Amino acid sequence: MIPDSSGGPSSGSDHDDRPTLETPLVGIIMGSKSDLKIMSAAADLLRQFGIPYEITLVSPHRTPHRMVEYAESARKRGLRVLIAGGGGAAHLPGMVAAFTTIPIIGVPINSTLSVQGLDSILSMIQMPAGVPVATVGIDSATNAAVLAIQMLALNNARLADALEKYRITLKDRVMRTIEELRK
Ligand code: RP5
Repeated sequence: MIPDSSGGPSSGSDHDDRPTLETPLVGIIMGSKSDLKIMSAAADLLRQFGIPYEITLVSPHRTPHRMVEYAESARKRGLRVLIAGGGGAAHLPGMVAAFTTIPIIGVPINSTLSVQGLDSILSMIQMPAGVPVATVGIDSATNAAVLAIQMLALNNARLADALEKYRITLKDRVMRTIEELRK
């Protein structure tokens, strides 16, 4: 029975195989607790948009069977998109993509100071044809969440409107800075 932790509007609900209105739509997974400081930004944004999500650890190297179970059960449990973060030899997004056909957004994490995330991004970006991982920039968990929301907004007018408003807040922030610099 995966996962361990849910967030957003569905927080605290039990999980079974029947999707409900409270069923998490986005799964945020990562290889290690040390990734959480980066990956929590994705959860923050999904919460802001009122999207039910779950967040948990799935290590491709330390808990490989859990990874397979998570990926194989994801669609059946109602998840529509997965955000998968990993550092170093970041095999999680690619291996999860091998076991499910729901979209995977990969977040390369800068966990090895020596190469500053280059190892992670190279581990996930060049997938074989037919098994893609939509890889965002190093440590770009917020962009991963935005992409997930954009996918969900394709057939959800409320989310499409919320995305328009989000873009306006980004623009307003820049305009405020421009005004401050003028002073
Ligand atoms: C990867 O190894 C994880 O995604 C993490 O970024 C990195 C280091 O893991 P820890 O040694 O901090 O648990 O699998």
